Amino acid sequence: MKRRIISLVLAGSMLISVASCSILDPTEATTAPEETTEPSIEETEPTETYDPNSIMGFNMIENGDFADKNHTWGTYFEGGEADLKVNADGELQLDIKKEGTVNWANQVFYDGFSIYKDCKYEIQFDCHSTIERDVEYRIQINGKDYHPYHIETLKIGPEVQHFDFIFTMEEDSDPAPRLCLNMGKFKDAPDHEAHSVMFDNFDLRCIDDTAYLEAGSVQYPAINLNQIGYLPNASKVAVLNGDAIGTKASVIDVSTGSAVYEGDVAASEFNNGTGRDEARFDFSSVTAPGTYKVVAGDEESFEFVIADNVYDDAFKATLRMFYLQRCGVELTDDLAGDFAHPGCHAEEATVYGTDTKIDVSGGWHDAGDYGRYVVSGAKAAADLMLAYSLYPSAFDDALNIPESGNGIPDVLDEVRFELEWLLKMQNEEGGVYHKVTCANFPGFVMPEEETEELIVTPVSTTATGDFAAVMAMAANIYSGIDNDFGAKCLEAAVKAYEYLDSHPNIEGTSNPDGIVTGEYPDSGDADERAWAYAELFKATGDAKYDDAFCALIGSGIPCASDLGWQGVGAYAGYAYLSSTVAKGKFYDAVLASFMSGLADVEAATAGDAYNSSLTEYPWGSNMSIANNGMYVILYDRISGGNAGDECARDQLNYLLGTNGLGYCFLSGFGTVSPEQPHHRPSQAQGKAMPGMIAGGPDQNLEDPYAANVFADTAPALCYADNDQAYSLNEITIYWNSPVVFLFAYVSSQG
Ligand SMILES: [Ca+2]
Ligand SMILES: [Ca+2]
Ligand SMILES: [Ca+2]
Repeated sequence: MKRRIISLVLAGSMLISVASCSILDPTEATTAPEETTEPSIEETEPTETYDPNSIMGFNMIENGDFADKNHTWGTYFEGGEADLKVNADGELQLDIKKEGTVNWANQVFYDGFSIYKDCKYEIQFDCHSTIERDVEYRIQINGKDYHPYHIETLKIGPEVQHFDFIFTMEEDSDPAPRLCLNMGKFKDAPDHEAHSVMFDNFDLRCIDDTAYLEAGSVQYPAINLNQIGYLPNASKVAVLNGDAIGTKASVIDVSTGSAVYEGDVAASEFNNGTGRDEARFDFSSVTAPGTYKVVAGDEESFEFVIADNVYDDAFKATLRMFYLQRCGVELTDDLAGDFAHPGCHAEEATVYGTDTKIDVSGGWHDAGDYGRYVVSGAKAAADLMLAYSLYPSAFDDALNIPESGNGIPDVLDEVRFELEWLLKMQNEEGGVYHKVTCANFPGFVMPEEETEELIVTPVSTTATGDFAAVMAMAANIYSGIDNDFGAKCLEAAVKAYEYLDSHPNIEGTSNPDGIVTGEYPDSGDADERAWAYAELFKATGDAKYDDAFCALIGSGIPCASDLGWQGVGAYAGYAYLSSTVAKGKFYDAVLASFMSGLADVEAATAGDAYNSSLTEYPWGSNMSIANNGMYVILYDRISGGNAGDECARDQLNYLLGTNGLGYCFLSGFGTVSPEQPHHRPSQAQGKAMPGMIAGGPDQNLEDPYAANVFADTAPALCYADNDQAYSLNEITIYWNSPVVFLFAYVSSQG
């Protein structure tokens, strides 16, 4: 690649005499003869020799001169107080009322640009202030420790100064950094009265993109398959794209280097999800245990295994993740390894808006944060209980958790840890608090380092409905294992039912003032109520629960494929239809509704080379994939057939690598898996906790990183393994739980 260094002489002539400025190395400008022949930074039009992939030649700060009198800059205050506006002179003006106590007490920032490793940048702007003071300019990482890539302290006063800095990005490329101007209280600086600071004419541009051009764009693997591998008799399909697409492909036994199978590649088809042509290569006839790879043309897949026990470790890790998410107890070195920590969040929590303190210790940390939320925790617990109830032989007493070896399947010990917490979240009236968290999300610290006040938010009817449902499930599942506990769960479920019965309207599903942690909002609680009534009917056979259920279903609650934390209709439908103590009065209507979900799932898989069951990829798309796999298996249980079998396996294959990105979304498994999840313990320890399913592609670009990087990307490819990308790469207990279900299913079927 030809070097493309622009005229440094011109840039040098514009530098002002700021002592700390990164002045150009003058030798650099004279040792490369071609430099003077290249376009200067003043040129914004491409020349004939301009590389179309170049990232030079334009200002990355939109509306940097505020000519349209508006701005898209943000503010962050930590103890400071200020107002930001565009003034009558067309400058960005911060009117500072209070300086606070730290540099960043008053911060103005700009997002929406990218900087690339080893590329050189120039930033220019004008600045002045109504007083003499310092301003800190930084381009920094927008997350983790917020450390700067480039930082300067500006000494400003009433006279307008022009600043011009050149810097090289010495760290890994950052597609979503933040430009910050800090105007708080600087160490050793005098106190300042109210004053104003003005900025104008921001110009940030790349002036040497050689390294960017040499690095090339993102390359996706040309052959994608389940990176962990396959059970011997399972269907096996690799999906080819790009140069791998041809007429033939082979399966190579890695131990011998010889082909064990050569077969035809199906005709390629355009895939709307990935925006490219793809072709399927079916090698299901390869059944002998071993380690293999698929070769097509000059391309080859990652290695994978065929074996009876191929999923054992992944299954175990996916379930052990719940242990590693335990709250309120010490996780010991011998069981938790890198993720051991002292007890956390064990102090009593304040009931929101009161002085009442209650013990709500225990349960699982929900996700990448340390909140504990009832509706999401209930979904996770329900999935694990369903998995156990349908496939008990898939679970053992040797998961390597504190209760291993106690004679009770470890999955039930683990679920009970959550259920015991849920029981503490029920108040005397029978209502269930929506969640317990601090008021704000913590920094990227281990759980015991989050020590702010714990707050229990008000009772919600969605939490109460979900609670009643999982407690009724638990009453069935734990009877015969611990009858007293089963009875306690049933009693709690009945009490929650009574609360719902006397509170017919939805309540408590949005964040109260001052609480900004995960909201888990809901606009409808009829599905949660229906689930509660159906599970109580299944657990007791009492006609009053059937009546309550029918009253709701009569008003039209869908019981199709919803297995989420917000829509739980399919849990309700499955519970109602699987009742063995009595047949519900609305059985046929519920059956028709429940069965109607299959057509949508099958239509989606048929239209996608990977047999993904999604036609759109929302936040947490991997949960939707896993939920659809779980739904088709529940469908089979009700119908008595096996229509869902292949579809469920395909959803698991998708999660483990048969997808357009070539990612195995289970951390610690496969060849390429998430290494930088948005998950505080992983971020604090600098390594990904194993056994976690990442959120996956989200075409709606719901964090700054995603918005910056994936603006022009096909839906199924909007994913990055980056801890700043919380809408793509967070983890949750309820994204893992349906995957535990799928592993239990395939393990029990072979
Ligand atoms: Ca201006
Ligand atoms: Ca056990
Ligand atoms: Ca709902």
